[in-house]
Amino acid sequence: MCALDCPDACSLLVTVDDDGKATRLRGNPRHPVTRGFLCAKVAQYLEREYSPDRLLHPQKRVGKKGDGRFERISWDRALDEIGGRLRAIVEEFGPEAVLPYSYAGTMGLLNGAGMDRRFFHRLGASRLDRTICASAGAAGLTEALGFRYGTEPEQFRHSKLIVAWGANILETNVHLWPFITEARRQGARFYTIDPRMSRTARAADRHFFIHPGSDAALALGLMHVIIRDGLQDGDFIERHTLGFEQLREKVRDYTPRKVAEWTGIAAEEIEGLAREYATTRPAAIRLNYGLQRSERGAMAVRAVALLPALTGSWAEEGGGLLLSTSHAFHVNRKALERPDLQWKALGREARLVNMTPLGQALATLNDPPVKALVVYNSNPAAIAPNRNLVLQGLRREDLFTVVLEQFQTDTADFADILLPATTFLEHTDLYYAYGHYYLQMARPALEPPGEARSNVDIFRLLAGRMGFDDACFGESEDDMIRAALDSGHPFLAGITLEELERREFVRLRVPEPFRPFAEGGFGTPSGKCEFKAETLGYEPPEESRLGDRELRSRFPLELISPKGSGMNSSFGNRQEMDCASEVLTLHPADAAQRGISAGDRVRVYNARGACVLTACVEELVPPGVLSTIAVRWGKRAPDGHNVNALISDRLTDRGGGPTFYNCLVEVEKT
Ligand SMILES: Nc1nc2c(c(=O)[nH]1)N[C@H]1C(S)=C(S)[C@@H](COP(=O)(O)OP(=O)(O)OC[C@H]3O[C@@H](n4cnc5c(=O)[nH]c(N)nc54)[C@H](O)[C@@H]3O)O[C@H]1N2
Ligand SMILES: Nc1nc2c(c(=O)[nH]1)N[C@H]1C(S)=C(S)[C@@H](COP(=O)(O)OP(=O)(O)OC[C@H]3O[C@@H](n4cnc5c(=O)[nH]c(N)nc54)[C@H](O)[C@@H]3O)O[C@H]1N2
Ligand SMILES: [Mo]
Repeated sequence: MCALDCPDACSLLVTVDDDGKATRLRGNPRHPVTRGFLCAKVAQYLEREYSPDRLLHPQKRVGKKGDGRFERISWDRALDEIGGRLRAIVEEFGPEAVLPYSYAGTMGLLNGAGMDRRFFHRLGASRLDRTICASAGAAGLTEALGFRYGTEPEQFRHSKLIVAWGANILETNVHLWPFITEARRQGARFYTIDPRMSRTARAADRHFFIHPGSDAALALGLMHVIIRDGLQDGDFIERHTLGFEQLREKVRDYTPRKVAEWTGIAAEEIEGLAREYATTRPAAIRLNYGLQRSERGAMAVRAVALLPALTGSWAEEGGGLLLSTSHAFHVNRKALERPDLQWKALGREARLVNMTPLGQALATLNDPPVKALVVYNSNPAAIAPNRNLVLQGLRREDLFTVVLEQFQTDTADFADILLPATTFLEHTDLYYAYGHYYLQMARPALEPPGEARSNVDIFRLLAGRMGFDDACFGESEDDMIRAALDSGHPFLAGITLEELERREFVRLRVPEPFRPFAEGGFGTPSGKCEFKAETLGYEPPEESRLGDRELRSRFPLELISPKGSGMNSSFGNRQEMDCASEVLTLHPADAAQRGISAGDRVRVYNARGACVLTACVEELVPPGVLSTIAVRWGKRAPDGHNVNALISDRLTDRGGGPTFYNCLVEVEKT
């Protein structure tokens, strides 16, 4: 299994020679969605696996925080030091002074949200609100549909119109592409909605350049036209939705002319898209997380997710909408994570700390302050917004930082104790997906190099050092998988470890084809798709071309920093990542105004920070928009900064998510 943070969750085949060395890595052709081909980064994963840069031994910091100088120590000593420091901190400040920090470096449930959670709950540590990626979208989708799942990828082949909305399929979800190609061979059109001409947009029949963060306005404008022209599906609305009359009233104001000003998409184009979407049968939307990294992100996802209910497209094979499938994997999280252990430690639930404004948490949290930070499956010193404040926090001498890593990342440089972690080829885990409906398990194909250990193993050992004798810390990986599968949910009915072992991937017990809302059955309180018009609406983000006047007078350009062909910062040790992340794409008009030519070194800046990039002057973005690829290790940049130095830690409208793609800047030639 490829464990990288990606919707596709590929099934892999590894060829191992007599010495235990992997000689070949390829996709498993038997997997019905990932079908045996690999993306560019994972095709080269063995290079990462055997990289001379892998961390092999526990280490202790000897230089200044951030310098990245360490000496090798034994596992015993590392665990003793961590245990000793944590105990002292708990004694003086209480257990909530300890903060875990992790995200989806691995999508494995045991190494990502298993033994680690048990450990921190038993300690009584602060809980981390894991918002850095998808929480605004999750909030929006939940409001619209109740359940966070949708059209399965296999059904896209039956569509006649596919809209990729804030979705860069060719780079971030490439295993959906063959289904789209199949649909197009049978006459389907494929459109993209994105502030830049992404690789996916270049392969589309039509592209709509949209102003960053204005998607809710577009969705409401489409509804305006659909309802005005009577193109809605009265029958589906009658049977499976609530609040249509109020919606009709609400969207009256969202005229194509007004929406054109907000979105930058011409009124006629909005009219045309609305009519085409409503009258092409079946039409599917691939929504991805791009559009929810903005101040109105939850509203944007919610508004778009209401569209298929309006046109009744949920009822059709090849219709509907897909943002994520993750919510369908109803594993027994309580058994895996054991939140009940908090009561043993604290007598209550521990405080919840939002991971997005990490810099603020390190600088200002009180009662108790954060005194220990344990980082795994993430690289906050590179990927978190307001990076300069994050680094300031990580530099605090009174902060005890433990990092579990495979590589010497930006964050690893700030560790007091740095522990070597295994990769997905080296440990057992159970995997959900967020782009299909197959549950998978993987056994280690390779021995860990050096003294690397899995997260499960490390937190098990730490529990021992802390004297936690609860039975759950003695559980094996297989025990944990069995506990996770035992949830009583019909989607998992009868799926066992043995079946997973035998079959490599197991389809959730959902019908085939799975049309989740064909007969209604939404996860809302009423069981219907609730329009709730009274809370729908749009206003431009503060940090945008139509937002705060004073701010945009100083920083008039909107910067987005989407993903490229790497994997967030996971391949940050490689030069390819430096090269991809060093490019700033700007429109010829903006470049000319500032005397910038292609290839120039430019300084991008705002009140939060600056970073030096190389100009690419092309009409891949409209005037007023800049684009760069996230996110390299800052320490490898010539000026030590990456794009997150520029990005605010302001949160989304709902869900407490980051607003990476609402960022005003100015740019100058260096
Ligand atoms: N190769 C590769 N694959 C990945 C990743 C990776 O780093 N590399 N990362 C993984 C992760 S963590 C995630 S969350 C997923 C994300 O997958 P996606 O959501 O597809 O990726 P993003 O790059 O965040 O955004 C998608 C597109 O949204 C556009 N966009 C930005 N702002 C807006 C806006 O306001 N409106 C609209 N309509 N579009 C906007 C961006 O330009 C981008 O082309 O991909 C996963 N897969
Ligand atoms: N400017 C900007 N910033 C962004 C984004 C953006 O689009 N633009 N995207 C945001 C999004 S969507 C996300 S999801 C975050 C992603 O940010 P992160 O969650 O930090 O993801 P990565 O940067 O890939 O780092 C994951 C780390 O986990 C490590 N790892 C992998 N497997 C294991 C394991 O089994 N054990 C241990 N201990 N470590 C492991 C890897 O070596 C890697 O260094 O970045 C966010 N930051
Ligand atoms: Mo993400």
